[in-house]
Amino acid sequence: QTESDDGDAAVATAKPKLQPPPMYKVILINDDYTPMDFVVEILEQFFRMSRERATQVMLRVHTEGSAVCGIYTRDIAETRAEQVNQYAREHQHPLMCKTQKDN
Ligand code: TYC
Repeated sequence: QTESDDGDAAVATAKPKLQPPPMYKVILINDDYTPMDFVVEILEQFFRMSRERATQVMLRVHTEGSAVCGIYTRDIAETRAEQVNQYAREHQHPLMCKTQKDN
């Protein structure tokens, strides 16, 4: 019998060793200057949203101040937010994207 095989009785009550990874929300923040069309384009390009969904989320950010664009593992969330911020800077827009741990 191998070390990893604890037998049926032990396995049934054993705590699983693999925990799901912590997840992070990617959040878009409103500002007064970034054009609405540009925000919709970002949501389509970087978050693979339909035009309809992207418009809904953009309007939510515009009216509520922020909205979640997606929830990912930490590396993916941070990369996605960084890509959005860099793309916005390249186009001289102040758009801000951030990540926040999804508790
Ligand atoms: N408030 C911006 C405007 O009126 C639009 C906007 C939406 C900006 C969402 C940023 O994350 C944002 N042009």
